[in-house]
Amino acid sequence: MKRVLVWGLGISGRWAVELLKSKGFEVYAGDDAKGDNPLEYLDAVDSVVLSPGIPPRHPLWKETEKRGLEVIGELELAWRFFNGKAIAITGTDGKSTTTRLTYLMLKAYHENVQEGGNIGTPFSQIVMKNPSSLVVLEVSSFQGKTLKTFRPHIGAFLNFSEDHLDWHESLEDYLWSKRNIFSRQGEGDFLLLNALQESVRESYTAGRKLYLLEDGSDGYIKSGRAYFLGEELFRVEGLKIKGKHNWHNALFASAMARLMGVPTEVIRDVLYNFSGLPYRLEYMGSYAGVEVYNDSKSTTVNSLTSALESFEKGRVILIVGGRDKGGNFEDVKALVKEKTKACFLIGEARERIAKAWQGCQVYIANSLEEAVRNAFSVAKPGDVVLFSPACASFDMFRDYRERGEKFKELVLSLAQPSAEC
Ligand code: UMA
Repeated sequence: MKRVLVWGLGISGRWAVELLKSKGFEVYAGDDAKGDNPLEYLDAVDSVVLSPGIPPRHPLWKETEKRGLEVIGELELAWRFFNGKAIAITGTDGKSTTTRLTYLMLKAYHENVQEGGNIGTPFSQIVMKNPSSLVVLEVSSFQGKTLKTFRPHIGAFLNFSEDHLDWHESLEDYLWSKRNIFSRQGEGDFLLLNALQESVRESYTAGRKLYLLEDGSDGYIKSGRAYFLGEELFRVEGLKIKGKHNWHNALFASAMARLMGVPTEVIRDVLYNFSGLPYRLEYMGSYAGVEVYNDSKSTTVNSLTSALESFEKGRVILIVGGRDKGGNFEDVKALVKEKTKACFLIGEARERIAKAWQGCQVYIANSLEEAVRNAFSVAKPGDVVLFSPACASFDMFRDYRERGEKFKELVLSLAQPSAEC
């Protein structure tokens, strides 16, 4: 690997270029959005580094493999220049919250801890500045697909459900890409697995498997208390983050911190002070007695399910929809019926959701603004306005962050402030 083509010049691609240049490689780079033709470079290079957003059906990927050139992703590239220890967290949902919690716990006790990967800071950027750190990485399936030598000391596979079928060729490929993150672990490594899901339990590792969430397994929550390897780690009543799925994220994070020697008091201190990441069931406050939650990061039916499960029956006014990712909305219909008073449907997926939820109180809205306005017009004190799209954001926004910010802006301009504010 001497002459390298980096494709996709978002944040990962740009840092891959920097890292390669700093190591003396001859680097070519391009991006489809600039009208560049990747096939023009293939005679000049012997490997290709892809940004995670580039899907396997992309002509560059196919042609590179046909010619027998090496194809890796940015995360694998960074790993090849890393001398420290990595902790890798994946799952369909909860990755970012678990990554942040794990990072905060480790940082409170260890020197030189970094956080990166899918959560935001490319691993290549970390490697350029801190090649010997202890790094907590959120790893997506897109990144998992192109890993060839990556070996995390601790791995966590939180859960698995249908997602990203617009990128992966099949559900099997999606699962394979997640399992591939851990498949090179060896003696002395650990893999924490959700014991309740067979697809997760059965993941291969040559390290030690630790099963979580099932009663009596290595780590579980019972009567509001979380245990790991026989020790009580925390009580769920102390957590600020809402919902059972967040208790599970907290258990995974604290188990990993414990394996890294972080004292239980430090773990508790971090957990009980953590109020969640922006746009993930983020509590925005009470407006004339109506509680508002911003869950713009919810892009799957599964994350919508977790959000709805966090609230009381019949109190939720839901705003949902966006770009359809092919999720099965029928799966959540019974819960929608039980928890919601009204649902306002937006974006490209709105007709399909309306069809799946026939018999529920569903209303089509022509914009997020119309949905927010209508949601507040039906909300009564004690109700919850929940924005949990269960779809991608790209039909109306640049990404889930922009979507979440827009929701915040609309709430602040359209909602009545509470009397006590
Ligand atoms: N591009 C092409 N051809 C393509 C696709 C993209 O040329 O077929 C170009 C685009 O024109 C653009 C660039 O590639 O200029 C974008 O690259 P990218 O989509 O790989 O995104 P980055 O900006 O490099 O950000 C990536 C992750 N993005 C994706 O996986 C889609 C970020 O995760 C991650 O935070 C960042 O690297 C740092 O590691 C975001 C994400 O949405 C948050 N992840 C998905 C998710 O969480 O569901 C997996």
